[in-house]
Amino acid sequence: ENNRNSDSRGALIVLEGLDRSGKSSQSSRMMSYLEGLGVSAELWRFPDRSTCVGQMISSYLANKSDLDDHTIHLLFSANRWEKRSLMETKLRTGTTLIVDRYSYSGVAFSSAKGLDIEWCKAPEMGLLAPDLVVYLNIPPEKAAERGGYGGERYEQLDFQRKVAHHYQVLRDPSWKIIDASLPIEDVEKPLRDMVLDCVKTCKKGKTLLNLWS
Ligand code: DGP
Ligand code: NA
Ligand code: NA
Repeated sequence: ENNRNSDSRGALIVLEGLDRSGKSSQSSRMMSYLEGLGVSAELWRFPDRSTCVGQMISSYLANKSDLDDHTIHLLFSANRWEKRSLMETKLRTGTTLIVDRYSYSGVAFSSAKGLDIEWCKAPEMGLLAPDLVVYLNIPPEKAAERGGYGGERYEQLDFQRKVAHHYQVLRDPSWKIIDASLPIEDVEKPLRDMVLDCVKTCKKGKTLLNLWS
């Protein structure tokens, strides 16, 4: 128990998907599950609205401020960069992080506006690469039906359709895809297996890499 932190690291696990795909519910259910198993884990989310940069993002999303598309893209990225070193410390000291959205949201949402995909990826370079990316796959129409959107800037069906397309462009063969239109328990079950498997692999000393790798 004493050497637990020196010989094992936590896993960096990212949930991605459209708005209302169920990421937030699944990540909090995952936390209770991991706590029950005694796995050291924290739930993180991006954007992290608690920081100064996060407050600018929050105001933009609430349509209380307008920013150039490139500018807001860089702020979202900066919001991930300001958490990078804490993220690395947590992982290296054995804490698994369940992260609700990450750089893939950054690229999918901004490229859906028409920004060049390589330009969008560039500022994410050097952030930590997730050990597992799970995409909660839901048709945009179905997501829109779920209790309605909250009224933030991107929560519109036509835009979410574009985002879905850009996630497909971005996606690589390592991503795990779960049908998120299924009932909550049917999404949760495969997700649990994927997460536990990943936690196990990282514990054995899987190398921590940077994006985009
Ligand atoms: P959420 O707090 O998960 O509901 O995210 C807020 C909104 O911001 C949501 O519509 C997704 C979008 N979003 C999240 N991360 C990024 C990002 O890095 N860049 C852009 N352009 N949008 C993002
Ligand atoms: Na949202
Ligand atoms: Na969410």
